[in-house]
Amino acid sequence: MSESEFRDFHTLESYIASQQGMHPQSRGVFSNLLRRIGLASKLIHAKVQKAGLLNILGARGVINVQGEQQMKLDSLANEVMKATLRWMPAVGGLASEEESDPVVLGPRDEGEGEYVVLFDPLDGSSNIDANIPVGTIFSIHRRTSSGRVCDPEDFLQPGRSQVAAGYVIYGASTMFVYTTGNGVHGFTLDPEFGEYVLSHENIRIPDACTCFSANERNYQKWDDATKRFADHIRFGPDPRYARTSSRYVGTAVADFHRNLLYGGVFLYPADRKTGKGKLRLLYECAPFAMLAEQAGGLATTGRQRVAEIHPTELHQRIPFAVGNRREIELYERLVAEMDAKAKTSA
Ligand code: P6P
Repeated sequence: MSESEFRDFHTLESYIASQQGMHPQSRGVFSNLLRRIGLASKLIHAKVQKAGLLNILGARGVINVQGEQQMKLDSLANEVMKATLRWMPAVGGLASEEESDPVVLGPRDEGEGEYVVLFDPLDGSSNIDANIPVGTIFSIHRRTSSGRVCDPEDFLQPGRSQVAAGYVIYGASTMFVYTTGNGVHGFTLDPEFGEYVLSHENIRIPDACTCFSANERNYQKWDDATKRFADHIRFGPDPRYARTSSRYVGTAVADFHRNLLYGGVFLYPADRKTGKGKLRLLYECAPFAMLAEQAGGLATTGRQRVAEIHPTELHQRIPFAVGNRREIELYERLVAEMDAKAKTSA
């Protein structure tokens, strides 16, 4: 490595420190919180990389709060995230896809416990046994309550108020991707020395719809606007989509990450019968929405920007579409046309 290359060489640690340097009044508490999430992800990475060898594959025989089969790695990743974060004075509480209720920490001393961290410890668990990428997703909010222990309302904040959002993708390489509102930055774990190295600074979603990403098996369950949108992209005459491919991993982190780098749209729409989506607002859709907007894209339910939704419950699910600004705005127009038509024919 030449001297100039080394000068530009950033690890996650040094990059967080450089970002903190832009806030002279900062005590470094928030930076330490991000670092700890990075550490937790390295522990999870180590287990995921050896999953097949440690006989921790396969279902644990436990059904989680989502009514889903809890895989051994799910619960292990959940324990790692909690154990890494719960002792930090700055953390007032945790919420996890694997925990039915918030983990209230404390009581914290004056001036401490100011953050809550929400996370999906291992997204894509149904893919674990097939060695398909999985991920960790996290969202950080400042508490809104003032007591020595956090309040349930501290977890039910709109995505717009996140102070940080990010994910880790355990794939061909392991990458830590996050934003604190100053752009989206990606770090690749160098296994030679166990550090995340800055590899993708200021990620911007390319203005090309390279991938259409949805579980197309659900097509018949989608509403008319979603079908029109999918057909327009996949089969329509618009030259913008002449080279668009369908890609669907079945791990939201992987589908989101690919579209963040290549351009495209990922959607998990509502089942038109139940009106409900599958993905969870607080620790999947809201962090993805912050990342997408910071990278020049958008995230919507079709009727509302995800960042503006005021959550009502911890494991709330929403219809979700995220990606290029042009495609998301088109989808919102098609939904509005469908709703207007329904209103006039009512
Ligand atoms: P389906 C993984 O279980 C997950 O929550 C997301 O990561 C993924 O996008 C979605 O479910 C896949 O759901 O119904 O297509 O298998």
